[in-house]
Amino acid sequence: MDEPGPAEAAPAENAEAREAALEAGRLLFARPCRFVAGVAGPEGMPAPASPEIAFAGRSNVGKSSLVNALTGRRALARTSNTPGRTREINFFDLDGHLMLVDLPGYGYAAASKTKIKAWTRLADDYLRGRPSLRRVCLLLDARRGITAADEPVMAAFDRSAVSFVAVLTKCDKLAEEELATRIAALEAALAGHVAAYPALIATSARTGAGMPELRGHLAALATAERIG
Ligand SMILES: Nc1nc2c(ncn2[C@@H]2O[C@H](COP(=O)(O)OP(=O)(O)OP(=O)(O)O)[C@@H](O)[C@H]2O)c(=O)[nH]1
Ligand SMILES: [Mg+2]
Repeated sequence: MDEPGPAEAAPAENAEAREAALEAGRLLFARPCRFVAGVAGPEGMPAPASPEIAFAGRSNVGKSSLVNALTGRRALARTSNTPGRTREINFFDLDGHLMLVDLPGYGYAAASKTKIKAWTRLADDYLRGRPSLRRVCLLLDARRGITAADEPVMAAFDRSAVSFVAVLTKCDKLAEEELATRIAALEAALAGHVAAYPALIATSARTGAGMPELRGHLAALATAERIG
């Protein structure tokens, strides 16, 4: 057989880098993860220490389920069929290497105006003023894509240069072809957002699809040295 030329060498290197990232993610998320605090206002937030990853998105999109699936714990973060389950900002310490931050959802029409304002304000304050925040995972329901409620949030990220990666949730609800079409459309839409990471990550908390890839993505942002 011929020696592989330079044209073939590059994909092999990419494949190796991808494998290394997946392995780093696997090792990181095999570490113990513990609940640190649930805070309802800016006062109670833990002092910024390890790099933080926030999970933002519409109410019921699957933020808390994703935190559980990533860490392999069924009930670390509380989930519910009823939108508006998470009313505080919940901090989860991944063994001093990464802090996972589960935010209350936005766009929940059935709650009182005052409550919606309070939750949105809480999430906004966090997203704007947290020096340890490294990346936001912006969750989008695979069946709905980017909705009207997501637009202002994405625009705010663009303005404040908070870098975000779009994470599709509940991909188990779509057929393979529908999913591929949705992903292509969303990646085109994301190209218009300066703060968006170009590729999105398609996941299902139910089947575990996409978890290794998301773990790998997040592992690149973690500290090698344990903090705390
Ligand atoms: N089929 C399917 N259902 C999911 C998936 N992820 C979450 N769900 C369901 O979606 C509902 C909402 O999930 P949560 O994780 O509580 O959503 P959330 O975004 O944290 O909601 P709030 O805290 O209200 O903002 C629950 O009934 C979950 O079981 C998934 O990947 N597939
Ligand atoms: Mg929640």
